[in-house]
Amino acid sequence: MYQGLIHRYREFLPVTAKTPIVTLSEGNTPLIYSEDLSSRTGLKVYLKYEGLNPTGSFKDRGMTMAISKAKEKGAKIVMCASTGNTSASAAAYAARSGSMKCIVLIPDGNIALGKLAQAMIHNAKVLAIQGNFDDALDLVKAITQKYPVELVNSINPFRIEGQKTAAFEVCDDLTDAPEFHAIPVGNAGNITAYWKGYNEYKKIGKAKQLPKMLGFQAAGAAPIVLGKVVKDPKTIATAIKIGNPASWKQAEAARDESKGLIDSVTDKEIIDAYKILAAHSGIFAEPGSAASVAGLLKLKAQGYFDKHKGARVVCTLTGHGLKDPDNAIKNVEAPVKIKADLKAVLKEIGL
Ligand code: AN7
Repeated sequence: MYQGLIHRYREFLPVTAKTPIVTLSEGNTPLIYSEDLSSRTGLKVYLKYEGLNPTGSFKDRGMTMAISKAKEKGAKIVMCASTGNTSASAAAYAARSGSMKCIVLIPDGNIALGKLAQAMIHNAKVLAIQGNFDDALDLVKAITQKYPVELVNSINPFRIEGQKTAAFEVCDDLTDAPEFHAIPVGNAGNITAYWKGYNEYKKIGKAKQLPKMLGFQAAGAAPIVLGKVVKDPKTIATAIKIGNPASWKQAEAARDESKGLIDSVTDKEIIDAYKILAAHSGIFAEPGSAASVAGLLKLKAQGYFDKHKGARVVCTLTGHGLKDPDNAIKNVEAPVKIKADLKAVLKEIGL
């Protein structure tokens, strides 16, 4: 029986026989080949669908580690700032621990409905601040430095350790690393984690090559692309609405060491990719997740892959589309309202 990623990848993770493992059987997510995106790009496109983790995002990989280690240390309270998914995951794993309380700071009015519902139903103390994610993270850092409260944002190194297992799974599935790996970038923990995972697998011979890392920020929240902090980030993709990423330097290292790039995609490109994914690959990922596919399509149009026909590219789809029903409904036509009448239905469907 699958027992979660700590059990599966224990030898690569900083746990001991004494670590109480807090798990919801996260990880082991499917790598789904997309015929549609492959034919659009001339590449072999695989989607790492992280929306199928227990709370619907990749954050669960890091959270099983962070919460297990917090419990081992005897922590009673964990805390995070979040654009939504981290708070949903922290709340669920704290509940699962049976011994820890969770406090989350979110930017008021700027998190997707599903994520807010998750944090609340898992019984976290939810504080909606009148500020953005970066303000929330500054507050959480200040509090956790001074008080006996465990920080579970991705500056907690155990988060990165857990998240690197996604790269292991990709390599295990493809029997090597792909040539390219496309990923959304917000606080930049995940690109850092994948790059660490790929490197660890290469070192022990489980991967023969390393991928070029292709990171994508939303155009209105692209500090790494611009080379400066964005004070008032703006994007429809609230998950990645971050102006001062905590793992900025590590993301640049992943980009430079892999000879990849970090670029930006507009909200329109994000929504177009979001709809293409849902309508032609059958996968519903939240807007922030679609940044990886938006970036892939942007680079394709620019000729970036011209010399790489047939190369394998993995796009991480970081979170489930159901997290953010408002954006889905806003971007499609409303259902046609008609009478409960056979003739009316037949007329509408053209039969
Ligand atoms: C769906 O939940 O930062 O670059 O507080 O939810 O590792 O930050 C979420 C980030 C991509 C960016 N896709 O990952 C939070 C938070 C989704 C996300 C990212 C996030 P990082």
